Amino acid sequence: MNTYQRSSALFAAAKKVIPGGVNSPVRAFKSVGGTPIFVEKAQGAYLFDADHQRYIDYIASWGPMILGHAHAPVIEAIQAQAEKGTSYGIPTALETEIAALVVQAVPNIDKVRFVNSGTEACMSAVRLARGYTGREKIIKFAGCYHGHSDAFLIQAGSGAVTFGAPNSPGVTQGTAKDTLLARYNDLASVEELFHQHADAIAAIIIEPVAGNMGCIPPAEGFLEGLRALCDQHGALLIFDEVMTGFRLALGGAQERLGIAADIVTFGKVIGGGLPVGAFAARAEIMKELAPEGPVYQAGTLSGNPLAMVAGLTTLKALQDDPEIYVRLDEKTAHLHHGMHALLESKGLPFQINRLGSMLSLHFTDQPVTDFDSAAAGNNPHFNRYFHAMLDRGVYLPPSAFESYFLNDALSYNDLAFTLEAFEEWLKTV
Ligand code: KE4
Repeated sequence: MNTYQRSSALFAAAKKVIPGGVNSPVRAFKSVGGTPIFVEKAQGAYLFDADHQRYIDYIASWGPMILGHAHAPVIEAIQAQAEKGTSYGIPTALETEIAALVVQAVPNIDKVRFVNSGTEACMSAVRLARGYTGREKIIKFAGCYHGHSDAFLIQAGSGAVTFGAPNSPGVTQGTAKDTLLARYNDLASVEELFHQHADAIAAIIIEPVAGNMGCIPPAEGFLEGLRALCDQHGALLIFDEVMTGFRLALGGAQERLGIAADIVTFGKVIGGGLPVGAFAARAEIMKELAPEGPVYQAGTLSGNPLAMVAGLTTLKALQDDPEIYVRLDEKTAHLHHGMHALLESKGLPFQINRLGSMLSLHFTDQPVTDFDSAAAGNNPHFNRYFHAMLDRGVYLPPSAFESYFLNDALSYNDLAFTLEAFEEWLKTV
């Protein structure tokens, strides 16, 4: 069984100079308890912690490392670019090259603007939708996460109030009033908001396959219904594909599910492990963006050549080997079916949600279709499961509200090892 001496010491030192010892809250293991491991290096499907223990990695840096860690062509491209400098704040041909690849690969877009995170991409997409429509309100869905911009840190208002309420100190009521909350997979909740606020709604923003409540696929007809409502009311449909982009297919959820969004946001995979976000739309929308149009958006490190070359090399690898999506789907299905069989034989209540290489396990006998049903899961069970797998060298997302992200470097031996660890834990339940 794993031990965590050095990680514990490193965590204690980190907490002295970094809030909570981490630079992103989910890494602190608050949801699952215990001490986070500190990673020293990663290679392929494996993480290696400060105590020199190996883990099979199922978060892939929360999505970006779809090819596996330290993928040689990506590392070589970064090394070569670094010798030429890392950022200029001046245009480079690299930005045009990756933008052209994105425009070719992703349906329904003509232009793309690069930023530095998924948060920035979603924040900018909402500003663009508001600028393009001249409207102020947006609809988001309880349980969907679009980054930490104020407009998204909103929870359901009290009672019949359809306006959102801040779910973080520092977010103002003034901001919250322009974010309306709907329920995922519940078209009627969206229709009600349009009924109440029709001409004020600039856009709906949604994760076309939710990954921040665990993995929740859209119900049959749900996205089609959103598309129709946006067309009927002159609102824009924003697909937040920070997770699904270049993961569910090269063309993302739009390609995989056959639904056309008006604005699409990206992060994670598009940067190949370096900080890159992006948002894209057809030309008539993107022409509103500065410096062409009046909607302002900017960034010192946006499109910097080091991040661009990591993203470009990653996207080219995906474009050149479309079989990767078949391999990822098959490996995820293999894990799904193995877990399902073990859980059934144990007689535990469970739901496994999966679409493509996104998967999540919920300890509940109710279908998990929205935030409330995801929250109804037996999370103490999940936390014990998480640590049992960690102790056996399997790194799962440290929260019941996250999705697994499989990577192409995972072997069927790794999957077998994972299922054996899972079976060992089940014997203790
Ligand atoms: P970033 O700002 O973290 O790059 O992207 C924000 C974001 C936007 N949209 C979706 C659908 C996302 O999942 C995210 C970020 N995802 C989380 C994992 N659930 C990042 C992990 C973290 O916060 O540390």
